[in-house]
Amino acid sequence: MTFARFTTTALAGVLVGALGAGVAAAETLRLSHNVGDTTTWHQGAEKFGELLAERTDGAITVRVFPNAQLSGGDQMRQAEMVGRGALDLVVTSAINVTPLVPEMAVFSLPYLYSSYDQVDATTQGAPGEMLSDILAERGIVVLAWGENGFREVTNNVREIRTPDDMRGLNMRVAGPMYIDVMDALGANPQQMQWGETLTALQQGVVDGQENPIGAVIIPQQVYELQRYLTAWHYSYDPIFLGISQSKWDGYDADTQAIIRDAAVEAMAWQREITREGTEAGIAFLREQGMEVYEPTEEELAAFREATQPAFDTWAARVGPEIVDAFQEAIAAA
Ligand code: X2X
Repeated sequence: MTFARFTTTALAGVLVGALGAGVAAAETLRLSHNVGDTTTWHQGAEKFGELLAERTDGAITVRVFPNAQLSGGDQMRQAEMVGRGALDLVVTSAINVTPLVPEMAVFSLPYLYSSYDQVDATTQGAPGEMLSDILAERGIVVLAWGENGFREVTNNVREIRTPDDMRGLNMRVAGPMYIDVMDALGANPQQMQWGETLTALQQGVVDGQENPIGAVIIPQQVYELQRYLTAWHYSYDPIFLGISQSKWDGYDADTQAIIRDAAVEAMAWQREITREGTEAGIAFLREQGMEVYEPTEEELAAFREATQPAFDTWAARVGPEIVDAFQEAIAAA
């Protein structure tokens, strides 16, 4: 085969692939997320990009930007930027969207869930769709729900066994609802970007923080900076992979189906690896020298009771229709 013939054939292959996928020209979509590139969020985002490139024969590729780089380090701004089309894609967790859409706080209400089955009955079912519908009104199309996980508390001062042990601790938190939860426990909460948190922990600006084990604490090596962890499962935090409505509307139905399928598959895999990492996580953290405490059912009930005021405040903000739908799905799971 001559060189000219080879290039023509190769080019035709690319064009047929692109047209087959209903895409006019090759493009690279920008995906923003707000944690490091060692996390399962990042891996899930990369997986989505791989599947999409494969299934569109390279016509659509994804470039993943970690650490909220594209929103100037502001993890809360990403959703709003996707909504107005300034970002193509986002992977972020529900709590980060609450300034824009307060209803997103429903997932993270303290002690709403006590198992992954209950979680899946909402994020993968009709209750999750209620939230997707609300996000669509803000220009964000939810393609699939993934997992940040059950958030566990860490600190450098003492072991936490009772609500009283939280008293007076300086706690970094991500979002507004967690301020109210920490207040209810008598801690001193400070809202801070995740991008600034590791340094703040290292310098002792705060005593502690709360995050999921598999998705964040292990991949971001929080165990290097914190001595105590209590697995109190106080709040569940899902992530979602979303695309801007304006981008979405530019694709034909076939391309939309390819994009959605890739997202669903990537996020299902992301949930799986996050749960695996969490399951193996407690033993790993102990090996790293952390003192990990797993509260009894009775102790968990005391945390649940102490955080009830924050639950009530935020349940009212979310609205009874949504909270009831979640609680019914959870009761049936
Ligand atoms: O900032 C956090 O704590 C994180 C990474 O879990 C969120 O994005 C909410």
